[in-house]
Amino acid sequence: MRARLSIAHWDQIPAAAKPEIDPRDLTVGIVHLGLGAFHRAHQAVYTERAMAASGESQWGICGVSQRSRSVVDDLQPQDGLYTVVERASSNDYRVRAPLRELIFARDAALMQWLAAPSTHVVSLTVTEKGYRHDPATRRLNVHDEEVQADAAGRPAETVVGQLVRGLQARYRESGAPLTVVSCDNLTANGATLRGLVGDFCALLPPDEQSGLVAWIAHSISFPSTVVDRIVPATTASDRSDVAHFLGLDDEGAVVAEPFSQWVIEDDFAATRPAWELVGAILTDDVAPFEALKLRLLNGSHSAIAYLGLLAGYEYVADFVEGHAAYVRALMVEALRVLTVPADFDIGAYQEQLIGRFANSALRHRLTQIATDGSQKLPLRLVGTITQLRAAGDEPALSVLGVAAWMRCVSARHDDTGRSLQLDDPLEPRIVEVLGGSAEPAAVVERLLGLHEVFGDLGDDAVLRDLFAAALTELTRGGALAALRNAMAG
Ligand code: CS2
Repeated sequence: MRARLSIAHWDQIPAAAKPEIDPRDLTVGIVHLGLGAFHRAHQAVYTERAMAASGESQWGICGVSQRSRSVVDDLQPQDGLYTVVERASSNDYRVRAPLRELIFARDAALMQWLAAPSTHVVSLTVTEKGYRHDPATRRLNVHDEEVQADAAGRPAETVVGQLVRGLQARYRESGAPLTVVSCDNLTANGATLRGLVGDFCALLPPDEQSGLVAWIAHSISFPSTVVDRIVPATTASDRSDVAHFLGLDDEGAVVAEPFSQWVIEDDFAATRPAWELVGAILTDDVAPFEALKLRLLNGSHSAIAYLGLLAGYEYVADFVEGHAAYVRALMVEALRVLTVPADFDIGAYQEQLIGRFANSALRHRLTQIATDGSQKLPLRLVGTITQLRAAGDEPALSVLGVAAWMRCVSARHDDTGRSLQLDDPLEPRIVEVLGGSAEPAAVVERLLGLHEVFGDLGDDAVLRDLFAAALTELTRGGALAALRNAMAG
């Protein structure tokens, strides 16, 4: 049996793959909610490298797993060490060590870490649905039973509830300022999270709100960020590659593309790691970067995922190999309503995206992107459609991408009849509004009625027709024919 990656086996780690820091030297300065693969391949790597570059050791991370204890159970026997595998034409392996503490969100220790004056940053990667908000209005779902139960005083189980309870403890104990850094793919993620925290506070009894709300307004900052790195879910075969490379088992290994970007609004209430030393961009306004990233990268990703699944593809790269022209044209359509920052080479950015999607070594599954569509589409494709319609334009290619989602959630099988099961927190609502309809115009009408996804778009008769035509085409001829027609027209 192979030994487990851990400090006890530090000497066995090949020199070129050793962490840049020794985890035993670190103290905790960051609490991170959402210990998934994305965090470990993105912010955690920046933080380790920033500590190595600055010589600081006070930015160790307390990693908090949200949905289950299993990531903690995987990483604990490894002293928090894990491997990041960068996959492209060759593979690069690097063990990372910025995780100093590992806890489950329901552990009482979470409140202590959030309140500790030595904690200066709380960051989050909890996915779109983790915010329990309405993506169209960006307000907290105050009718959500879990949110209500948290506000009523049980040990918090929702992310926003945990954050507010932690802030309450901090306010009581030291009042030390804090920066809360959302790293999820939401529009204006910082401002949105500040709003959700406010919505949650408004549910608390008046005596709990008093003082707290004003303190949050003055002492807590919520910078917005744009995060970018493609991180496919780790597979058993990835873990076996890592074991082969290290000669040690690693249950926490993550896989990523070589590319990585982090743009952070420079609005910190207290000190922070020197992330700018290792490539993070600190700026006054992340909005232009954010719109480009969400609409070009994530918008293309979602359209690729639904059209690709219908057509029977499994991986992003396979779809892009045959349909790069559609992806390019979709980006051009989205750009008709985007402002490109001065000096930004948008042509190069688009081609870089196509190249990243085409990285076949990554094996990025379409189903991973297709999950939680109701939470993702508003920011990725519906915003483009809304703005183009307001300009009197007909966004045929974005409509085709969203119509493919409609086809996936209504037919529940691909074009060859193979079953498609996509997780979505709105699933019960989707099933309810569809009411068993299969006829394209009816499916369109009913799904466009989901205000939390489409806002008022359902009132636009021209758009309803565009959607009905696209869904009819997908239903009758399948995704490949619809793509061919879209590109011929
Ligand atoms: C993807 C993103 O799963 C998805 O929905 O679109 O996770 C994407 O890979 C990242 O945002 C890239 O930065």
